[in-house]
Amino acid sequence: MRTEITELLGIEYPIVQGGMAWVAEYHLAAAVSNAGGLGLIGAGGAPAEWVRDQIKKAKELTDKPFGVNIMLMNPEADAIAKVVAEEGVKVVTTGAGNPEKYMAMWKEAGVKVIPVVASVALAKRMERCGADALVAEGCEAGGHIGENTTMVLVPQIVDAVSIPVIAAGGIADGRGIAAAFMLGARGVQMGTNFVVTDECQVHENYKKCIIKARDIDSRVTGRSTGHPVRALRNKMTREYLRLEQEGASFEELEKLTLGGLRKAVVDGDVENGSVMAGQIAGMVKEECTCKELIERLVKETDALIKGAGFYE
Ligand code: TUI
Repeated sequence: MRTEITELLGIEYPIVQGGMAWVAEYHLAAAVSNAGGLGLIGAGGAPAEWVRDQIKKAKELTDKPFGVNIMLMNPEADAIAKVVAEEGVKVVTTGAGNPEKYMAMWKEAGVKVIPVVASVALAKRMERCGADALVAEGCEAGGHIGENTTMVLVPQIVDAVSIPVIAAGGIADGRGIAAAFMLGARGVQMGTNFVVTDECQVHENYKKCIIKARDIDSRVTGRSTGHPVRALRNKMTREYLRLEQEGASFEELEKLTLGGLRKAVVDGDVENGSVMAGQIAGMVKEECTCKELIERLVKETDALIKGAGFYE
């Protein structure tokens, strides 16, 4: 399953695991990389030294390439950007901002840079400042999202840039992967699907929420504050949306989400916490290993597009 993305990253399958804050730690990243995809450690809101420790631990579990996702709203983003270069991480992805100021340092260190973008404007800008590839993330995704759906965003970004594009948001089986290739993507990134794997260390309650979610069970909070976040509906999203309608302050609202992610992932408080997940949660039905998941995805995709000329 060779594409420009597998060649760029030196991996077997063009399947990237999303760099989910609190969720994507070294066990998951190493398992995905060992299964032939690209595993990512999600720095989220963590301190730089936590990220360094995670990188070291991932290296003990895999000799395959893996990456780090930097959430650019993290106050320690500058320090994390340095850690990634110092530790010889092969790939960095970024989210929730513009990583331009780190680009020169990363290129110097030989790090492949793949910004996650949600608009054509940022995609073009990232190509101009030297990005190696892009993740085009539609608003079907979980967590912090943009305005456009994957179906709309991917082909427009593919047309606007000449670097390879990885599609994200709303993909969880071979049909989704095949569809992404049809839109011009050369790889896919998935988050929700990987949360429900044996190697993912989130609280069992979090996995259960995803497994029992239906198509209509996610909500987007924070549209009014300019930080829209998709999570499965619960007491927190109800409360948030009520406060938002009443015109609550940015600070009051923010408290409910980012701190809430830890509550859901670590403590298993899936009522008051933020159970970030994509709309595709309705299709994620059983737990398996990362290897089983990736092998199934590849088999399904192969059956759909072998011979269509997208890959050998
Ligand atoms: O970043 C994500 N997804 C995330 S980050 C996150 S942690 C968090 N939790 C609560 C509140 C806020 C963050 C959870 N999920 N995906 C990548 C992504 N990036 N989606 C959208 C964007 C984005 C949006 C605007 C990237 C850049 C941007 O504008 C940058 C600029 O300066 O133009």
